[in-house]
Amino acid sequence: MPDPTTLVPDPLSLDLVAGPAFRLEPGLNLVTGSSPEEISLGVLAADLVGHWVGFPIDLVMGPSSDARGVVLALDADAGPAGANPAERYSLTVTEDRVDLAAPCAAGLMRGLATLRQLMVRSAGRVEVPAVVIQDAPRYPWRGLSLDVARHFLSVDLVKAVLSTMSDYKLNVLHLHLTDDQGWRIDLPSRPLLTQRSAQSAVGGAGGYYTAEDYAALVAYAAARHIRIVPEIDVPGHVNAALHAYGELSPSGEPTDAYAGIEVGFSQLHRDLPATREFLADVFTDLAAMTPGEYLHIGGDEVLTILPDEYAWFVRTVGDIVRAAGKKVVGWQEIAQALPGAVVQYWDTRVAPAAIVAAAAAGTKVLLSPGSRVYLDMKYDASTELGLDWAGHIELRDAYEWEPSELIPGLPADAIIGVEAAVWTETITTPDELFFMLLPRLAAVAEVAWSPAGRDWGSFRARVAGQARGWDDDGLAWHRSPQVDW
Ligand code: TNX
Repeated sequence: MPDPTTLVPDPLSLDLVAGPAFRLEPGLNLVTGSSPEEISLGVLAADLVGHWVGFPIDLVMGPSSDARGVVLALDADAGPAGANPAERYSLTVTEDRVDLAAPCAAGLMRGLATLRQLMVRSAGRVEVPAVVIQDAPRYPWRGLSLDVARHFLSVDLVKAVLSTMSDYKLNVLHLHLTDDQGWRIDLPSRPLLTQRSAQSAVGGAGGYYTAEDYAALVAYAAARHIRIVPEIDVPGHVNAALHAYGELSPSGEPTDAYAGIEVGFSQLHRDLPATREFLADVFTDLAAMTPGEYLHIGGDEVLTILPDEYAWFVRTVGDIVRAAGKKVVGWQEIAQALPGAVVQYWDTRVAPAAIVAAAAAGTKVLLSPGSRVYLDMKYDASTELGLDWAGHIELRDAYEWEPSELIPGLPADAIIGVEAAVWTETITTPDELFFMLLPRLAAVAEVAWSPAGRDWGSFRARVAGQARGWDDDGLAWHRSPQVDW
């Protein structure tokens, strides 16, 4: 009997049903309804399932009632009653068919991730055990923040990350596109940003995304029902901008390119006439290129600025972003300056009073505690890659924390979700990136998806079952000594 208990994230409910498994074999049909959404999801699903099982799958359009095969359908009543319809789904497997139903296409995508993990290969066959799963996420924002500024990550590598995110039902990719070391996105109104500041990086070659590259990433993500939230980090972390446009510095001269890993030394200046126009140009361009509803404005670690000037920047950029039709997310430092923005909590060394106060006034909080979900932290003292300012983070540290208890005094309903982050000061290659992400990203995904009351012992056993998928995908991963792999 295949073991269906290795799902990560743990679903809301799973019942094993007595009876034979469903067998996936050549000639398998994937049946979808005929709405445009069902068809586009069906095309991707046939492609993915074919890739997982190793033979092509035929896509067939409904009616689905007596079809055999894997049957996808939009159904407003599917999934656990009472859960948000946006991503809930139900998955019922019998000997004859796999029924995947959800109110929205995003739920079908989450159910497909479950189906992949249920597949068991034995004696050259692929089977899925008979089960009934009803599932829905705890939080609507389950993200990963990827720093493509310190080292540039290629379009193909970001697609591989998106694909792994999809396997763990994550739904937001936050791209940290600019920093002191480099500017990674071409914006039509400001060509010098990439002409002058894209080739630098921490000790090595840079790069950038053209508008077409960015659109391709947005589309690849959207097909998997993942939103891209792009970040232009201001008013600090801006040396790449100051290197491209001399008028952004008081001297009027471009700064030198920067390839180190210090933070907090660069800033924009409120009193320079070029500054406001620069902000309006870059955020308006970015808004026009981004279908998602959020833009991230950064706001972290400006160690050289006075509070009054800092607050002016946050308000000014907030106004520009809102005028461009988008909502604002920013690092926790913006909490006092911009009511109504989503605030991303990261620095566990700082007392969170300002965040609690902002939440009382209606601000939503995205949880990225450095000491739990900064996946650029070393696993332990022997990890060669990574930093350690927030401590060492082994798998259990990334898993065993309760979001609603992280910030004392924060109302549970102020929490919009959980977002892991990986900064790339020390990370260059795909293997290095995935070594830091896996297995910890799976742990953070479960924190964000599964209900409170999770259990490390259960996760520890289930995550061991994930390694086969990583190996199948050719991904590097850390063989955590806390798990019997
Ligand atoms: C803090 S997190 C930073 C980043 C660094 C990271 C390294 C945050 C908002 N700022 O600039 O890359 O630590 O772990």
